[in-house]
Amino acid sequence: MNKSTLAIILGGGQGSRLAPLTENRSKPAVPIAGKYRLVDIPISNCINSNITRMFVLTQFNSASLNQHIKNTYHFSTFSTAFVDILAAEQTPDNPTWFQGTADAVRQCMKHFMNHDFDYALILSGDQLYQMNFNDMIKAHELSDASITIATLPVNDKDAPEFGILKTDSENFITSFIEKPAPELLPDWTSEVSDEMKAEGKLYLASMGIYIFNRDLLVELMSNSDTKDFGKEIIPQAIGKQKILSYQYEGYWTDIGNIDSFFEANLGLTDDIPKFNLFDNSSRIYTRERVLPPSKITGASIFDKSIVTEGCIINGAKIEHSVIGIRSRIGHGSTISNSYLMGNDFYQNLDEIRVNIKYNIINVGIGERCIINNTIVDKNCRIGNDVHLNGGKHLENTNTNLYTIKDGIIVIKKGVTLPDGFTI
Ligand code: ADQ
Ligand code: ADP
Repeated sequence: MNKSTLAIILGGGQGSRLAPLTENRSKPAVPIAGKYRLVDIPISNCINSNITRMFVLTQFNSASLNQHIKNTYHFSTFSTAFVDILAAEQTPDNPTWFQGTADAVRQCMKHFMNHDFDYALILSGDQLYQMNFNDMIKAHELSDASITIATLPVNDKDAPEFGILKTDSENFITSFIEKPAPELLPDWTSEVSDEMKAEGKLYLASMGIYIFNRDLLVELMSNSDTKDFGKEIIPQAIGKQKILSYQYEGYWTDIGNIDSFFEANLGLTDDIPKFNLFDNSSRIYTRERVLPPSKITGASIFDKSIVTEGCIINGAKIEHSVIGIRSRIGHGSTISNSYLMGNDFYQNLDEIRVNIKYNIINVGIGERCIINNTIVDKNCRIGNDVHLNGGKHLENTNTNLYTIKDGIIVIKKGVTLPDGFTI
């Protein structure tokens, strides 16, 4: 069955909602959980579902995305498996960048048509969830649908963020409205479980995960007027096609903006995280880096934290934080409610000696720093006595060094914060 499914991962438009993390890299390359990248989530879900032919569509093709895919996803020469990146390209037929999700798929159809497939599985690149797509494909086949949309129950507060739909008694979708304004929220309720009802989740929302029969996709993509799945393709197909709602009630969250990205990362430190990295059967794959174990001296890791490989932590206090690969944290520093993405490289001892001699700040977190409610992007040089205290008291700001969004401070990739710097 899976041989006939081709996965198309929508890797991101301009990624402005995740800025400044997307200032110098494409969205699929944004590091998550200290050692993975966003694109590892949909790719791992596909691999765990035995769907091993994948295209990642992205608006721009960063070196780190290329390197990551090339260095991570190696398949046997004897298999048909692949992960290919398709970046928006200007050709005589397509003089513009992708104009929307459907336009991105349309512009890449010629690459997909080189492959045999019965179903196209279209996925978002900015969602955190573990799902076996085979169950969805089975439901699609059994119902003889031409499109299946994965759906989940949401409450009325969240409903305006999603495509909202109404189903009949056989779970076929009879109405669909993309991101209705709160005052235009239709009076639609669908069959949801008692557990979901008890949580006030009465609306069924599209998860932006679609299965299309190949012939239908080819037909729909031949119309270049439709640019977007949620705004045009799906609403226009209602009443013309058999569209199944495949209801999912597991953990699923959008990680497309700084607030949800931050919450999802810190959520991984819960006693029993909703997104389970510690699972034998649905593993999340990423690059094997052959890093040394983390080295921790005189530090206290108080509570709810994830410390990844290759870190050097000296006399620091860490609480409710995610510490990314190759992080270096100096004496007397306190890291709380924060996500340090870590570093791409180590400085050798000679470099560190030269830096000290010339008062150049080393890569990592210096001594006696206090870092709270902050994301520190990779390769930053944070001096001594730097205080970064994020929180709702801060206004949204954007400077060369950092951005503040919804009270979360984001220190930009590779910047230097001098000794005593305070936010
Ligand atoms: P959104 O997530 O708001 O709603 P959209 O912004 O179109 O929809 O993004 C969908 C996915 O495609 C994201 O992963 C995004 O990064 C990616 N993407 C966007 N533009 C792209 C482009 N030009 N090239 C490549 N990738 C691109 C959609 C549906 C809703 C549904 C929600 C669920 O439209 O109906 O409820 O997903 O999150
Ligand atoms: P990751 O472990 O996050 O996958 P890589 O080891 O692939 O990261 O490195 C990511 C980027 O960092 C690459 O572009 C690489 O060239 C760059 N890099 C590696 N070592 C250094 C260094 N010593 N100085 C500056 N950049 C480096």
